[in-house]
Amino acid sequence: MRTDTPQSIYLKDYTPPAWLVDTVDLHVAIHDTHAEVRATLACRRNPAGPGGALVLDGEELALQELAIDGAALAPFCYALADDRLAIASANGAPLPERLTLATRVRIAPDANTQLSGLYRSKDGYFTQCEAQGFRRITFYPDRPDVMARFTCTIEAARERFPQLLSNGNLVATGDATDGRHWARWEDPYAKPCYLFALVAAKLDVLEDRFATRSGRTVRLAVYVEPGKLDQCGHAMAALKKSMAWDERRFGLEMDLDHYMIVAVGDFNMGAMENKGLNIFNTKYVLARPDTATDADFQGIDRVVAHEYFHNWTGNRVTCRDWFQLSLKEGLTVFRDQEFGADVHSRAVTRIQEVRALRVAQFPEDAGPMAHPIRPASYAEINNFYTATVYQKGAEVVRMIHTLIGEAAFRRGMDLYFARHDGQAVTCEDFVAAMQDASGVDLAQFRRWYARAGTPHLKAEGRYDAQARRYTLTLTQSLAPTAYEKRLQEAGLAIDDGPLHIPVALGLVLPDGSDALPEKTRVLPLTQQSQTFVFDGIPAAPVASLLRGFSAPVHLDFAQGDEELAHLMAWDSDPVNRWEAGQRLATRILLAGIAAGGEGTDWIPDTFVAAVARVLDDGLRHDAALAAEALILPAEQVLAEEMAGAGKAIDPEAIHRARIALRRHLAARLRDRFEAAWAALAPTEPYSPDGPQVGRRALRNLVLGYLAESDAEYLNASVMPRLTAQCSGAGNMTDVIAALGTLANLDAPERTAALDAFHSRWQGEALVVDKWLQVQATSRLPGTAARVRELMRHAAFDIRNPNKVYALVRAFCAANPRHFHAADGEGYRLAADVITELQAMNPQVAARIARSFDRWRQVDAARQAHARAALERIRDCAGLARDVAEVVGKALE
Ligand code: 0A1
Ligand code: ZN
Repeated sequence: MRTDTPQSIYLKDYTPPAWLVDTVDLHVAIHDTHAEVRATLACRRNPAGPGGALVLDGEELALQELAIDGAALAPFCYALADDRLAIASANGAPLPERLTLATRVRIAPDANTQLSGLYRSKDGYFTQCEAQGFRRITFYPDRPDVMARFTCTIEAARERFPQLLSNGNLVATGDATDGRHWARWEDPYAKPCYLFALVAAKLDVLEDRFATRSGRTVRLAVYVEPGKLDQCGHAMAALKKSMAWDERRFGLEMDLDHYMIVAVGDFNMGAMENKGLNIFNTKYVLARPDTATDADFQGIDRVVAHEYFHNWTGNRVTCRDWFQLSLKEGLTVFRDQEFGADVHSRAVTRIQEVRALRVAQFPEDAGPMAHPIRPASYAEINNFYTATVYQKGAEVVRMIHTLIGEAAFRRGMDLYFARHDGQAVTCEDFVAAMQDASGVDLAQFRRWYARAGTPHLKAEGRYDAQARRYTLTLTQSLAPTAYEKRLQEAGLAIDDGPLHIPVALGLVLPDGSDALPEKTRVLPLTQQSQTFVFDGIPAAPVASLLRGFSAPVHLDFAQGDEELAHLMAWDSDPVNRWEAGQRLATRILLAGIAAGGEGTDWIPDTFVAAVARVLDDGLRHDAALAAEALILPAEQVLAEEMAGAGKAIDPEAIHRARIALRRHLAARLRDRFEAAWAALAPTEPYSPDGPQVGRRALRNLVLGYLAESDAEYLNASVMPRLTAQCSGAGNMTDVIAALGTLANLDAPERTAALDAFHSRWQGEALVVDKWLQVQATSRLPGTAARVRELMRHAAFDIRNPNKVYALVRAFCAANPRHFHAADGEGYRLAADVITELQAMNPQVAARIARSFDRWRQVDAARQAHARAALERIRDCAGLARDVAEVVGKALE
């Protein structure tokens, strides 16, 4: 069988750099037809390095000049091949221990459709250097363990590019000839080149200040496309909140006098933490109540915080190599999660994280791209900015936090910075700091960094009334994934011993109280199977396991419907109250799926009653929590349940069963939903913060259920509310909730609402993305054809990642039933996009290709369609490495 997976590189082959760079002086001149980059590098041989030539990376660079210590280098001294410049001697003499290397190259930012390196977006120029984009700007040893101090002079036409920005401090500006000007920036901190950034553009700026706790003033600036200043207030507020939070919680202060955020409409990812000059996807900066939803506002909070927190976890202490990516990403996600928990609701934040993990990371861990948070090998690093490295990485950091406690965790962070500030380090260094600061042995825990796959945790509990004793036996297992098999084939050892799993446990008594005095006890499971005994338990408890989702595992625990209902009602941990509801709903839905999604006799009345209780409770206490509880398990999560049980995923039956349950609840609880809708009517002007976010979420959720009513009620009573909310709500949260619901209905109101929305918002790119997305995720038949039609619409641009994500990725990843259509049309659509896009933007194409991850879990007829699509991509001439890795592994 052909696989064609590209060459892997291995962690075990890491060697320190042969040469170090102390300083970099860059001069970037932007011209109409090209940019010219002059670089002067002060290099020195690394005493701890392996010796050898001075090797620099360089991609798509037209070399104009090359000199060492001022003398132009004769061609016999260097070799330029395979994106590498290897310098063996200085005009016949051996290379000196220290040398100054000067290069001059030309690059073509206007032709850079990959959006990696220096590229054009609209009328401006921007950079993206993580992971390996700097080599597309100049020749350089492009690896994170080479840290240098940068100065950068940018020169461009003054009129078209009034703002010239780079990292650090602005140290000089001036005029050049022909209406050009220049600005010189100096970054006082040594950094790896992936943190370099520059911007040359015409932008509006919102300025502010932040007084640090040590009394320094930091100038803050948010730069946006002209005319959008009224959309950056929230991002600025989020930045100030993040700065204050990091001082309070971690004692970490901003270390620069100037901190800038620049928003750009063409960007492959969410945002980038370049030192002092973060570059953001507009999606995570621009927001106004009428253009952005509550979720968008919260997304901005989190991403602004994330990039800001990287200043310490990522920039001051960086990664030795890209295998260590989770060192900065897992830790920084953990930090932004904690920020989210502190500034919003801790319980709701956690529930949303757990849901996201199950929808995206668990399937990844079960598929062909499974990898540990620190992979031992990869072909293309851009494919490893994954849910595993980020989200599971954060779960691993959270488990350390759970095992050692907040105080020791904080000491561990302090120790980590004391030891490693200014260094490029490994995940072991982080764990060692946590171990040394806490005194807790984390040697076994390190297996979490090396194992792929989601462990299974089997629990068995027994209560002995006479002895007043509860006994709990926990057994862990983790089957090898595609990743481990590949390692084995490469002759690499796998450490498959048991993991160190923190199992947070509560014992809930019949009266709803906690039996354990400390309510929750963290059981450190270290053996394959272990029994824990609890004495003095007055009555048979219902065990609440993995409170707060204390470990990213699948739980296998036979609890009956009444026990789950008891936890739903009484568990003192809100995350596990939610979890109990999800487990109950999953069980019911699996029965419904087994019935082909037909009928309703698989829906017990007890579940309807439990939903009613949750709703009542939400009206009295916490609407946001109730809204989370009323979201049924996602189709992707149900699919994983089927796959985990060894069955072929049936996307149709899953979809039908889920809708049937929603319709049943709508019919049975109509009066209650109506009462809730009325009770939750807004009483105050819109704000994206506070309790009104939860009330809006619950009200819109209720409206969604009401829209599942029979045609008569729908048309008479619900449709008018949906159309009124689409056209009349002053905030995007309510508008998009109604539009998303309407987009699932085959009614003339649907078209009218979509058309009106488009004509109102066609000038606002991010809102147009929402318009594309609600259509791509529609349940209606013909959605794939509509997606194809929208790809030809003026609103779509395959070169803009946000558009591709809103339309194509939403269809492939968030509309499983249409993506996995039995006739193969979803797969063909994806393959068409991937083959076209891979030559332009391999990173984005590879992300879309990940939609095929679970193709082997569907039935044979669908598999045949998926295989044909994958093989068509694989056979594409000149296939980009990014896509080749994903498709090659899928076909292995
Ligand atoms: N480090 C950024 C994410 C990021 C990664 C890669 C990029 O280009 C390939 C861009 C951004 C973060 O974690 O926010
Ligand atoms: Zn990050």
